[in-house]
Amino acid sequence: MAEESVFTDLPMKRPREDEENGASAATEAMETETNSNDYISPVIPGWFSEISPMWPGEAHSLKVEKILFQGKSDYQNVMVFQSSTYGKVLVLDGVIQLTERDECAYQEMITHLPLCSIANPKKVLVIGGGDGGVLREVARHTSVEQIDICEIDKMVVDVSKKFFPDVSVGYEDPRVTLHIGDGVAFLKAVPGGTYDAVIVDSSDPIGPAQELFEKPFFESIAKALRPGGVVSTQAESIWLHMNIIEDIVTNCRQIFKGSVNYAWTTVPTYPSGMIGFMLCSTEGPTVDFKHPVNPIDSNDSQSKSKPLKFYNSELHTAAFCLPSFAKKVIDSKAQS
Ligand code: SPM
Repeated sequence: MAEESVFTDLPMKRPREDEENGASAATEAMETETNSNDYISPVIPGWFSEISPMWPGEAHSLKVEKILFQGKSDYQNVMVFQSSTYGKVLVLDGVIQLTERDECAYQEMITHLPLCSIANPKKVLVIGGGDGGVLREVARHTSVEQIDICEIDKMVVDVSKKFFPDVSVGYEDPRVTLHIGDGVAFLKAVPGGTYDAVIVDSSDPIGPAQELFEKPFFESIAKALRPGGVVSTQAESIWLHMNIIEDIVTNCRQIFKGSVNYAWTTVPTYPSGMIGFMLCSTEGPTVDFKHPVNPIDSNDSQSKSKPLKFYNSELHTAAFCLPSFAKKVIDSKAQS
């Protein structure tokens, strides 16, 4: 079978300098004995299994109809395959980034939770998000005049434009300017107070996105935001990475003097079936993330975009309700 040969031909993960010389606290928290090159399971031929040291002892699997693309960029392995039940799937270093079927649950929530929480957002920065899905969602907001995106890996942009037109459609908006480069360096060069909102659509903290989970990066975001500006970042799963979330909450509480919150959404193809976001604001006009002041639901009829599939105002408020075990930890860190 063609699929079987592909499973053994995947390029090896390129070791990064930090992995060779000692990993960060976040990375160490995820390290196990698992071989991180075991991305494709040979156990069930014809299936993709998401095996990673970040979620030891479990691996969600999708039946593969056809491998559509495999490449190795300067930063990571990039793969696209056609699945039987979730449409096309984008995989970076063996980790699912999006599927056509459930990407709306992530892209809509990471975008509209911050942008619907402030009145008239005008300047928005996206870090990561090279597939363009967050751009597609930001573009729904008619008040927005400028959308900058800084993505480190041009191959992600190119692959998305070729295989995921309904996601990469975000690049077609004339308000978008794409910068290919390191988001950490980009943010350091941003004049203070530039943006109303920053959205960090990163992969996980093993790999090129590691620095996007560290304190200096959050400090740069706070500086780049105007008073009362908002940030939304990918903030992992309460079922898998509570230790990482605790660290992020602690850092954010020290840096963002407005409000600090954790919200979540369901994504069936992410490990544990959910993923969270940190929603923070800088000192200035109060931002109450739990009660959106800039609803987008009613804008749909005027928009050229396809209707929202997932986000609505009720879900916005509900996203901040946490299971008791997570609430206890996050609330204690938020108050310390
Ligand atoms: N625009 C979509 C990009 C997705 N970025 C986040 C990907 C996270 C994948 N891993 C999830 C692991 C959850 N602990």
